[in-house]
Amino acid sequence: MKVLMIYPDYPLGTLPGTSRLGFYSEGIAALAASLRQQGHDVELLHMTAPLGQLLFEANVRQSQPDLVGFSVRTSNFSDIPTYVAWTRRAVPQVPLVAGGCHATVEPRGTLTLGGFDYVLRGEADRSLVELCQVLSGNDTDLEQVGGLCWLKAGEFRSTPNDPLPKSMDSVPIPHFGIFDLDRLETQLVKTVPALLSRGCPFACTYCCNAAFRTLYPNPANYVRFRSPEDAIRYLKSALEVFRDAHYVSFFDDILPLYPDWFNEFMARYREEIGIPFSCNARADLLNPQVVATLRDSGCFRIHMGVESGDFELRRRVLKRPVSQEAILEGFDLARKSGMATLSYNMVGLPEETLKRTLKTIKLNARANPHRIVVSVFYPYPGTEGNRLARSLGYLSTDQPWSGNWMLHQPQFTRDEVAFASAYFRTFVRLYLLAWRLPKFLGRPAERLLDTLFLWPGKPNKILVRTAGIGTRLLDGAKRLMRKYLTGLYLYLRDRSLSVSPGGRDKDGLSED
Ligand code: B12
Ligand code: SF4
Repeated sequence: MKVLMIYPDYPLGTLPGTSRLGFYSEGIAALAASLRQQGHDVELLHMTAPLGQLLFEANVRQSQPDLVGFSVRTSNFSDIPTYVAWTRRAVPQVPLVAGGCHATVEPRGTLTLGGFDYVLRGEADRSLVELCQVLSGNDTDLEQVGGLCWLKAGEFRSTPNDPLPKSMDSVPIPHFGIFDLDRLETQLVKTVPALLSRGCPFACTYCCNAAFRTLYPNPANYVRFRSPEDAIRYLKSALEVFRDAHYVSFFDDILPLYPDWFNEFMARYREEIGIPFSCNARADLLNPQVVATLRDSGCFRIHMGVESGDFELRRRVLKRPVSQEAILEGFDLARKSGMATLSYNMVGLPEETLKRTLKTIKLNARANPHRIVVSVFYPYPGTEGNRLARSLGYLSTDQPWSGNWMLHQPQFTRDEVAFASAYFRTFVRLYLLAWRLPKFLGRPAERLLDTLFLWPGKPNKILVRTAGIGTRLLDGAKRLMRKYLTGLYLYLRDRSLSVSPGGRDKDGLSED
C-alpha cells in the first residue's frame, strides 16, 4: 500500500505560503519505518505553513495514495476539517485515518468534526500496519486492529489498545530520511533531534502523558528506553542521515530518569558518539554525580521545568510537588558544573494570580537560567488541567483549539496574563539587576519592581502590544542570523555556553 502522511506543522495564525521551517516528528519517522519494514510505501507532506487549496490537492493527487494519514495536534486541529475536505476532493475513494496526540485524547471529536474514516489512538507503530493489512484486503476484520475508532451508522465504535511492547528495541529505528532536512529548524543549527525513550512516570496535570498511559492494558510498561546498544545504533543511523550535525538534542522527557540506564548509555555515548548535546531533566532528579556525568559526556545545556514559583500551585494544581530548594539546587548544580540551563514556565494557570506569577519570576531570577521559555497555560483536552479549569468555570469553550482557549478567571484577567507573559523575562532581568545593587539601593529597587508589576492601573493592552513589536523584531533578527550567519550564530552561542562543537570524520562519529 502507498500511505501519504500529512503533517501540519505551523503555529495557529501562520499565513499561507509563509516561508518557515518546521520540526522533525519522531512519531511520523517511526511509523514510516514500521510501514516500510512491512513492504508499504510512505510519503510525507510536511506542511510548515498552510497550503492553498489548489497546491494542497495537487500534492495529494500526485502522491496517488491508497491511504492518507493525518498527524493531529490540538494546536492544528482547527485547520484539519478543511484539509480533510480537500483530500476527499483530490482522492475521493481513499480512506482517511487520523493519529497523534489530539486524535488520541479526542477520538470522537476527531471523527465527527474532523471528518475522518478512522482514528488510531496512541502509539500506532503496530496498529497502522494492521490497518493497512485490513484495508488492502488481506484481512477483513476492523475489530482486529488495536486502538481503532470509527463511526458505524453514526455510532462510535472502538477497539482496545494492544499492550505496549516491553522494550523500545522492538520498535524499528525511525526512517529519518522521510523528512526533507532542509525544512527542519534543527538543521539550521547543525543539530540531530533524538528520542531514545517513550513515556514519563509522572502525571503533571497540564501534560498529556497521564492520559496516554491509561490507554494501555499494561500501563506499567509505559516508560520505555531503548537499550544503550540500541540507543547508540539509533544515533549512528540518525547521524548518517543528518550528515552535517555537530550537536544532538535529546527530546526525551527526562534523559537521566533511570540511573543504571543513564550511566551505561552515557559511557557508550562518550566513547562512540561524543558530540555536544542538550537534554531535558527534572531538577529534583539531578545530583552532583548525574550532573558530572552529563557534563563529562558533552551536555552543554539542561532544560528543566520550573512552571510555577508558587509551591501550592505546583503541588495542588499542577501535581508537580518539586520543592523550591530542589529547583534552585538543580539549576545551581548545572551552572556550577559549567552547563547552561533553560527553564520552562507557565502563566495563566487555574487559580493563579499576578502575585503568584511574581513568585515564578523571582524564582527564575534566583535560579538564573541562561534561557527562559514562558508559555500561557493551554487546557489540552484529556488532561486534568482541562477538567479542573472546566469545573471551576474558567473555560468558556469545550473546543480549546478554536482559538478561544485562554482561561477566564476573575482573579487573573486575560490582559494581566498577557502582560505577565510578555514582560516575564524583562522582570527577571530587572530583579537580577536590583539584587546586584548594594542592599540600601537593592531593597527599594525590588519594592519598586514589585509595585510596578502588580500595579492594577497598568495599561496592559498597550504594554503587551509594545512588547510584541520588540519581540518580533528580536526574533526576526535572530532567525535571520541563524539562517544567513549560521557560523557566527553558533560561534557566539557556543562561546557564551563554553561548548566545543563536535565534528565528525567522513567515516565515523569521532570528535575532531
Ligand atoms: C518532542 C516533543 C516536541 C518537539 C518535537 C515536536 C514533534 N513534532 O514531534 C518540539 C520541542 C519541537 C515540540 C514542540 C511543540 N509541542 Co511538543 N512534545 C514533544 C513530546 C515531549 C514528545 C513527542 C514525541 O516525539 N513522542 C514520541 C512519538 C513516537 O510519539 P508521537 O509523536 O505521539 O507519535 C505516535 C502516535 O501519536 C501516533 N501518531 C502520530 N502521528 C500519527 C499519524 C497517523 C496517521 C497515525 C495513525 C498515528 C500517528 O503514532 C506515533 C508512533 O507511535 C510530546 C509529549 C509526548 N509524550 O508525546 C510533546 C507534545 C506532543 N507537545 C505538545 C505541544 C503543545 C507542543 C507545542 C504546541 C508547544 C508550543 N506551545 O509551541 C509545539 C508544537 C510544534 C509541533 N509542530 O509539533 C503537546 C501536544 C498536546 C496536544 N494535545 O496537542 C505534547 C503532547 C506535550 C503535552 N503538553 O502534553 N514538542
Ligand atoms: S514530568 Fe514532564 S513529561 Fe512527565 S508528566 Fe510532567 S510535564 Fe509531562
